[in-house]
Amino acid sequence: MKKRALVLGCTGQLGSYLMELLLEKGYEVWGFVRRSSVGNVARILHLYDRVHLVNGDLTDTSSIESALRVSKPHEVYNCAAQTQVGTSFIEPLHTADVTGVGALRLFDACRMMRSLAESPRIYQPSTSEMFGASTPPQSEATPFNPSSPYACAKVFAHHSARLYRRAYGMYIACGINFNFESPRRGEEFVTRKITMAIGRIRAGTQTELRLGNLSARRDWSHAKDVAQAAWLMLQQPEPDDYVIASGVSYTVKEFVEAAFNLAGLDWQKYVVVDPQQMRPLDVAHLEGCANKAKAVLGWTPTVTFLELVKEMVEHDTILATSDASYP
Ligand code: G4F
Repeated sequence: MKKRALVLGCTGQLGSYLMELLLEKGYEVWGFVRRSSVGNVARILHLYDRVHLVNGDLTDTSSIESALRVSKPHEVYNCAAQTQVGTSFIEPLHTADVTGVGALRLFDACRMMRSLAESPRIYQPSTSEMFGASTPPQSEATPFNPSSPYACAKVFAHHSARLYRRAYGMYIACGINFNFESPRRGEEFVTRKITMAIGRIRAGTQTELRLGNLSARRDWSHAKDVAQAAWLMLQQPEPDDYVIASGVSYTVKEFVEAAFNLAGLDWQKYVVVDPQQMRPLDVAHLEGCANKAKAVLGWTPTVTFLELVKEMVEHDTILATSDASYP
C-alpha cells in the first residue's frame, strides 16, 4: 500500500523540499495550504500535477480536522508556522497562536482520531532559537533559554509534543533545527536577503544592502538535508528529539564576505548597518551538536557552508537578470 503524507506549510522552504522527497520515495502526498490573495505557491508550482492540495490554516481547528479526514495520512509534517524571529517581536500574539498553539491544535486533532493506530506519526520542527542565550555547542541536553516571542512559541510547541508523546503514546518526533537555507529561502531571512541583493547589484538594480547585527553567529545547513532528517525521524521505532545542525558556525559578516567574494564584489562598498534592522534582543551564538542524529538516524549534512553560499549566489544572480519568478 502507498504511504500517505500530509505536509502543513507545504508552500514554504522546508515543506516544498519535503514534498519532493516524499514523492521520490513513492508517497501519496497531500499539502495543506493557507489561502492567500497574493500568490504563495511559487515553490511548489512544479509539483502541482503530482500532489493533492487542501486549504486550511493552523488557527482553524476545523480545517486541520478536515485535512486529516480527507488525506488519512500515515505521516504528518508540521512545517506551518510564523518563523520570522524579528516579526515575532512585532506580532507576538499572532506568532504564539500559529507557531505555538497551532502545533497543539494539530497534535490534539490527531489525538482525536478514532484510535491510536489511526493517529499519524507527526514531525514537529522545533528550533535552535529555543536555546537562546545557552552556551554553545547546543545539544538535546542543553537547557532552553528563549530570547524572542517566536522562541517562546516554539518551546510551547516542543513541550506539547513531548507531553502528547508521554500522555497519549503518540508518535511525535521533534527536529531541533539550526538555521537552514537554500535558494528557496524567503528574502525576510538574512542569507537570502544578502544573496538576492548581490544578484540585483550585479544586474545594476540595487546599490545598497541594509543589514542589522553582523556579529550574530549561526550554524547554517542546506534545507534539503533538514528535509531528509525530518523523514528519517519518522522511520524510527520510537519518537524522539534530535538536534539537526552542521556543527560549524559563522557570523553574519562572514556570510556577507563569503557571498560578496564569490560574486567578485567588495561588500564594504554596499553594506550599510541599519539600526532599524536590529531586534530588541538577538541570539548571539548558535552552534549545534548533531551527534545523536548522526548515530541514531545515520543522518549527516551533505552540503558545506561554502557550497550553500555559492548555490544561493549563483541562483540569485541568474534570477535577477531573468524573467523567472521569485523564488
Ligand atoms: O536569517 P535570520 O532572520 O534567522 P534567525 O533569526 O536565526 O532564525 C532562523 O533560524 C532559526 C533556527 O535557528 C529558525 F527557527 C527561524 O525560524 C529562522 O529560520 O537572522 C539570522 C541573524 C540574526 O542574528 C539577525 O539579527 O542575522 C541577523 N541579521 C542581521 N541583519 C538579520 C539582518 N536578519 C534578518 N532577517 N534581516 C537582516 O537585515
